[in-house]
Amino acid sequence: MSSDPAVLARIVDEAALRGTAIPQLSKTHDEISVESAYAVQALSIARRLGRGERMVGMKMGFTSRAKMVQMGLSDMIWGRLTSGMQLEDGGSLQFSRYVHPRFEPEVAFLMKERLAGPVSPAQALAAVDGMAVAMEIIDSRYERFEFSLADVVADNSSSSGFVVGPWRSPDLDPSNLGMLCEIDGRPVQIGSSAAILGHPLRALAAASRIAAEHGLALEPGWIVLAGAATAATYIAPGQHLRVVAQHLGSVSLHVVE
Ligand code: OOG
Ligand code: MG
Repeated sequence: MSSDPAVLARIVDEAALRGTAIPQLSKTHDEISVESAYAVQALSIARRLGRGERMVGMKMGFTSRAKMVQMGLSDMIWGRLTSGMQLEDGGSLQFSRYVHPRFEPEVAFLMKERLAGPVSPAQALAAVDGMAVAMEIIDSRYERFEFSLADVVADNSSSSGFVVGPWRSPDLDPSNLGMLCEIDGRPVQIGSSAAILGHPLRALAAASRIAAEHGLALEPGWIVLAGAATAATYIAPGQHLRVVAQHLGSVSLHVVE
């Protein structure tokens, strides 16, 4: 089938809205480039903005080896965060609204100043107001959570929800913080923020460069998720999810039906 970006954007957006799985676009439509997939992503997010959501930030993906290995892809990707994806720390996640959600441990940055284009990690840090432990809920809209690079990019890099913990001062060194994911108090993933490109600020610098390449900037007040430090874990109704990061604290969610 032809790959009109607006048609593909409607397909992924409606799948996300309904929480229903779709076949991979790469299997049902003419192949598209990764660049075109970003155009599909932009159009699908425009549909969300049209429904009253706001852009609140950007997420980086495949910035750790653990994630690349888990998903079988090795290129860094990114996605857009909207107000409709943000969940409350300690709040609940309604499982039935998702296809097959997983959670993963992230470091979040809060932007103080506008940042765009190539910058060093130190320059990126200078534009930051705070950092926090975060949990990302990823939910590929594709059957069996399987996709090509263009598929996942078109699907907003699987982003479907995120929760940010308490903001901490940016003078805390985030380079090698112990990170832990728990389900009902039991550890399911253990890692370090060093897994994120060797230093999470490198992911923020990459976000700045990539944003500019796509005609965007990291805006004051935006949240940037640096990418998961460990592989992601499937979740189920009834579970209590928690992500803990050394010095940053913890963030939690309760999964309801
Ligand atoms: C793609 C999203 C990757 C991360 O933190 O690496 C990502 C996926 O795994 O479905 O969010
Ligand atoms: Mg992630």
